[in-house]
Parts: sequence; C-alpha cells; structure tokens
Amino acid sequence: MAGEPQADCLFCKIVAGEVPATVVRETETTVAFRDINPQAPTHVLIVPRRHYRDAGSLAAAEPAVAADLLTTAAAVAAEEKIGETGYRVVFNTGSGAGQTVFHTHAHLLGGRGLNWPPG
Ligand code: IU
Repeated sequence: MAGEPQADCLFCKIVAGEVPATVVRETETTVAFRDINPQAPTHVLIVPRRHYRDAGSLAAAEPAVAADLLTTAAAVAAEEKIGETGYRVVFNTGSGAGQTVFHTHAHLLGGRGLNWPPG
C-alpha cells in the first residue's frame, strides 16, 4: 500500500538501515545518501522515509514531505558548496525516463557543468 514499507524495495531497506548507504543528511521525513554510481562530483539521492512510487504520487499524498525533499536537496547543495555554480534536482518518472527504483527519489547533481537539454 502507498506509504507503507515494501519488502522488495531497495530504498525502503536503506531507510530502515538494512542496506548500507553513505547518508549525508536526515530529516524526520527524508534521508539523503550518495548515489552508488555517481554521474557528477556531487550525486546525492534524497528519498522520503515512506514509500511512494514516484514524485507525483508523493506530492499528492504528502505535499509537506515533497517540499522537505526539495529543502533537503538545497541544504545538501549548500553543504557541498555547489550552490554558487549551480546544480540540478531531477525526478526520473517512469521507466521510459530512466526510473529504475520505484521509490520516490530526487537526484541532486552538481560540481560540474550540466548540459541542457538532458539526454
Ligand atoms: P533512477 O532515477 O531510478 O534510475 O535512479 C536510481 C538510482 O539509484 C541510480 O542513480 C543508481 O545508481 C542508484 N542506486 C544506488 O544508489 N544504490 C543502489 O544500490 C542501486 C541504485 I541498485
């Protein structure tokens, strides 16, 4: 059920501490950790503690938590000192857009130049 832990979900397991991750920030409702396959010098994933399949589903159910994802991304960007040069926050949504883990996550990318449009 939406919001409840999913037994087969990698990010639920990271949130629960059952799978190790390099956590850089935690709030009451979110966890931020380094991506295992970084695409930029800073590549951090920010996930809600509760399970929703994508960003739209999270925002519809728990808009305050969706906002917390964004403020946490900004806080990590400040800590990583990528705010001045710019950074990107991405929610891949659906397999056609590259989503491979179906637990909402924001990618925070920065520390290098970022092209537009993305691939
Ligand atoms: P995507 O938007 O669903 O494709 O993003 C999933 C991300 O999760 C991707 O960047 C992976 O490198 C990352 N990831 C991870 O950090 N740790 C893991 O054990 C696995 C994937 I599997």
